[in-house]
Amino acid sequence: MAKTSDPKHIMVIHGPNLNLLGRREPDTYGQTTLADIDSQLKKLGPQLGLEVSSFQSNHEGAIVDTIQTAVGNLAGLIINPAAYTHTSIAIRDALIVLTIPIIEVHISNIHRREPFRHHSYMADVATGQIVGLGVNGYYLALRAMAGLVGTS
Ligand code: CA2
Repeated sequence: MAKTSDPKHIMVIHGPNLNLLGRREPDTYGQTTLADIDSQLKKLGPQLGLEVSSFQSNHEGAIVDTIQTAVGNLAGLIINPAAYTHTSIAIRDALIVLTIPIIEVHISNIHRREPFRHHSYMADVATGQIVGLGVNGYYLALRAMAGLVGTS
């Protein structure tokens, strides 16, 4: 088992406004900051045989560009597309090209919120979805990813 010597690379992409996590709307999104989440994921990765990189952008095209870098470079992708979940055919089209596992994460339960949040353009393109479990959803996604890419 080559957990630390040959880690597989996982990218975590956070969509628009998630840079505000922990600083606004704590009732909906909790008190943990994005920096806290990213540093926890970076720490957890090696325990699962994974190397984790994170990227946040408020810009749709920048997210598309980052997804395109996955081809040939990544073992798996975890993405919270935030509001683009419900609007972005461009991000969906970028994801469709990938042949690696994709896990869609939402901190809140989008199905318990306004009707416009119930539809995800990513849901049927992703390998799986984790919603409504707070920021813990990211850590669960990384653990699930280790199973999907065969490091645990
Ligand atoms: O529950 C999620 O993770 C969402 O992807 C979060 C998005 C929302 O548009 C989706 O419907 C569900 C919003 C992210 C905005 O994050 C903020 C965090 C703190 C303060 C303000 C916004």
